[in-house]
Amino acid sequence: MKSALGALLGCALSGACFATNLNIVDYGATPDNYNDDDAIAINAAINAARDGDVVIIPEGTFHIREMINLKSNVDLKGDGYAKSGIAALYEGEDADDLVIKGRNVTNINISGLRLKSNYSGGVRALISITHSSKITISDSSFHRFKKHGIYFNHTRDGNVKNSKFQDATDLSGGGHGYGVVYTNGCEGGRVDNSYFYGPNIRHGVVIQGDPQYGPSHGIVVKGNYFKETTQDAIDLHGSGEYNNQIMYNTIEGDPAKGGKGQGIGIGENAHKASGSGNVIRNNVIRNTLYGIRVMQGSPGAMIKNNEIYNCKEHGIYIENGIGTEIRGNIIEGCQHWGVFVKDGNNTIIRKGKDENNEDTINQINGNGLSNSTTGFGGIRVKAGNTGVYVLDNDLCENDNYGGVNLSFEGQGTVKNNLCQ
Ligand SMILES: [Ca+2]
Repeated sequence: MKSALGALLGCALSGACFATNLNIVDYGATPDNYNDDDAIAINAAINAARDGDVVIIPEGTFHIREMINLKSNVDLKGDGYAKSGIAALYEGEDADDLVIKGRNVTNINISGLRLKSNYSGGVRALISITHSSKITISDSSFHRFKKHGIYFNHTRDGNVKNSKFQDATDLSGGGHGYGVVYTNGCEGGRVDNSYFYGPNIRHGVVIQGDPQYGPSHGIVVKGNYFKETTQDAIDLHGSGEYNNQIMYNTIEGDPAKGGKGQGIGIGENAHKASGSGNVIRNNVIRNTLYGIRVMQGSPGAMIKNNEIYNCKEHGIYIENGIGTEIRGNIIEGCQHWGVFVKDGNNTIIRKGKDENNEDTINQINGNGLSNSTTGFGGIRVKAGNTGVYVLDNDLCENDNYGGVNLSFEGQGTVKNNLCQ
């Protein structure tokens, strides 16, 4: 009796004891029948739901002719992306060409759904969230989007996990073909354990901002898999985005093509610099154009304990960065330089620490495979760069293909490297 009373009090305080499942079929939705508009039923169920209720999308494909509008504290739950689908019977890039829309909403879970347009042109975005907070999207799959699979705009704690992205329908510039984007002052949020299948994806995850709400920050991208995206798999897009963590991701390019972009981009030529405090660590990157590229004077990036293999040009390319730290990375089999510091005052290339506080050294071996007459190799620091440290690195076996292990033309400190 005492415990029952406790349970009752507990659920009364949380509101959970009154939670109800609302099945969209009870509101008129018809699975696998595209002659009606199931959005009417889904929106009716959402409107009928109270705080803490769950709107159930059962097995089957539900066809919609208008978008679904989220409500705070009401979840959408499917039976898994292989079973429960919502298919838009429209396409296009206008503001209302969305499948699920959230504006000024909070505390919503969306799970277990396959979202797509039935039209080959795709929709603007499959899920679009603006001025909202605490939105988690999980165990879902995303198909046929022109601009964005999931769009987070000025949103705090927008989360994506265990989901799959493919079949973007537009890979041109101007913000097309992104799996997940955080823009306009997003704060916090995570992308975990999700798959981004190219080649019909331009960028897997983009973190950016705008002048009105500022850069997005504090976002974690962890443990995801990116296959053959046409440009940077993960892109800090050059709007001052800061304090983001990109870690434990696997990125694979197409070895036949080498990719147009790089694995991970910090700053963007079409835009400006990223902000400070971005950490790129423990990622594995194979067969991309570059492994990691720093552009537009982006300051203070930490690049540590990554593994970069078989890139078509440079493993880590400091095209234009300030105070980048490169510690404990393994870079092997790149065609040009393992690390190329073109424009990067105060770049630090030296040992770091792993999570067990053990030393990790940069192992930059077997690069410079290109048959260029100028030669490539391990590390090159161009003339004009000052305050550069190259310490305690393993630079052996980059001179096997006509190049050198180290070409240091800048000013700074160079010592205690193997095979320098
Ligand atoms: Ca139907």
